[in-house]
Amino acid sequence: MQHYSMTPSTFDQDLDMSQMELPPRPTLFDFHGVSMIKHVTENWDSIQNFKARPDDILIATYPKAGTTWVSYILDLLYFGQTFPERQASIPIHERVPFLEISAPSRPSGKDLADQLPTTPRLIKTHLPVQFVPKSFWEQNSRIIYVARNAKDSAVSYFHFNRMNITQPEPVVFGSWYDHVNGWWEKKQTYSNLHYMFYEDLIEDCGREIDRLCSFLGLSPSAEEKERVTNGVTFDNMKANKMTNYSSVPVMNHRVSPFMRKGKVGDWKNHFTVAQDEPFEEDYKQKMKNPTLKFRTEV
Ligand code: PPS
Repeated sequence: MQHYSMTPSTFDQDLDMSQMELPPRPTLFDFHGVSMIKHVTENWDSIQNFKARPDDILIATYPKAGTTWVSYILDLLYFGQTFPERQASIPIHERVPFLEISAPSRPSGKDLADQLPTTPRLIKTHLPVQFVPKSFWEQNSRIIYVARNAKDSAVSYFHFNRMNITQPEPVVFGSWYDHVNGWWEKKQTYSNLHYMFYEDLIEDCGREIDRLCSFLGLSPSAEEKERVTNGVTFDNMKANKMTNYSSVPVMNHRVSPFMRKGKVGDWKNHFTVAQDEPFEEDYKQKMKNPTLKFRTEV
């Protein structure tokens, strides 16, 4: 394992976005059948040529499924004890770079991933399965896919769109249905993929950490596991400047905090019965695979 030497984030303060000159929101366009924005397609050849390693761990999700939560669990499991200084100085989005992102005047996610000095490298992606750089499959890298039920994902994404000016209208990364199903199908043929659910994490985070450890071949001590479980609670991550995204300039937490509610079933506060009925009808049409089941309450 190598020492983690990345410099601390340059955006280490709460930013008042009302005082800032902000660029317009990017436009959504069709990219090989998936709605995308230039911030995630601009570097496409370079992303597609990313050189994954056999010990890389890719954390893949449709947005708002619990990416940050699982990223932080893995970061603590691997580096919590070895590099405690990392926890205090480097925001989670730099420890676990977002592979396909390239925003102006910031290092691209691909460059950050290339420069990661850790082993394993933890890398985040929201790409649908068909867009994942082929080297991950060739190297048989381990992949953790986190899925969250459609209604809570929609509500969480809605609030995220309000607070993050790099989000287009309505949402990037295409259809939730294609994403969760595409990755589910991949799991049937690629055995190094651990498919997990946000609702299960809410129900019993300790059990899900045990499952992750078993997939990753890790055996933390009871004390270490307790430390991880405690560090990744919603309240602790919300209070932690290294995990709450408060240092990201394009996000306005006064509109809606990144660590917003962290619940299963918040959709009930947003969907009217009149909206829920056609949603359920459409859901039945699109979710034909009976083996992939989501819970909308726990
Ligand atoms: S992103 O922008 O796609 O990377 O967002 P992502 O991290 O996938 O999802 C953000 C939502 O996950 C919730 N979250 C948590 N819930 C419970 N416990 C913990 N520890 C936790 N960490 C993050 C976060 O609050 C967002 O969900 P909502 O429903 O908006 O609160």
